[in-house]
Amino acid sequence: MIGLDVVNVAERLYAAADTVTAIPQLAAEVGLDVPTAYQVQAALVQRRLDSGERLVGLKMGLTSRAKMAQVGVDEVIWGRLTDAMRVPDGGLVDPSAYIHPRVEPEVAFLLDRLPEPGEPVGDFAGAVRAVAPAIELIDSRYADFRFSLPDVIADNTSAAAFVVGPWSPVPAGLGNLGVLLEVDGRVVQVGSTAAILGDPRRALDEGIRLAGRHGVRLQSGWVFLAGAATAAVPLRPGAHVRAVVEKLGTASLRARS
Ligand code: OOG
Ligand code: MG
Repeated sequence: MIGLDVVNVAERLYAAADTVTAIPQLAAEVGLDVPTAYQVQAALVQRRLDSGERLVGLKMGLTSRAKMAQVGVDEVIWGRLTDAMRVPDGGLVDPSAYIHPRVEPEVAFLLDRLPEPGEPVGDFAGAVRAVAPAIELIDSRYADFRFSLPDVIADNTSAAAFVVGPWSPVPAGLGNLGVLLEVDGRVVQVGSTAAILGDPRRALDEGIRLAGRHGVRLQSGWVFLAGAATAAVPLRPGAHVRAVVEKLGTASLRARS
């Protein structure tokens, strides 16, 4: 894409998050295609790394129908996670630090030995050290949480914060575990890990493949979020949020009042 200033577009997204101010969608305005949107994402995350953050993992987005339908984009996407996004399990988040935060229940993997990009994960037990229930807090930097495919990719797939529950060894079946999202003790979303590309293990294959296309290699010790099993719900001040995944347990966070 000739003439597009990737760093300048990334700076607009960085400033939107930094000042907690939504911006209009920009893909149509600046003529952003998918490969260029990933370049913007890389520049946006680099801006965070330049200010001292560390890359700690990768996240998948729109790996379930429920999520695709909610945002009207039907392609699997991926984004980057930094240490500053991590909230301890049971920790407090400040909703006023985000534009329009939403929470969604996820499954997290702790990566171990990864195959080369392009190779499928033949030996899942060797590639993944542990698995955990997780909550992702997403916060689109675009007005009204509305975006096109290149918009959301450029915006680091709405990544804002995440909580990982207790790690456990990978259980025998991961492909159809019940998933609940609770707010203040009330179940607000119900799903299954089967909603995540049929089996969340497939999300790892996709992550390796898609990130590999952009020269990003997953690393041992990284956290990998496989994508939400249900639609996301708005995070209200004072809310207590729990994601419960059958066999894996619970991850939780509280929103400051
Ligand atoms: C895009 C990010 C999607 C997921 O788990 O599907 C995502 C969005 O919904 O804003 O993180
Ligand atoms: Mg997510």
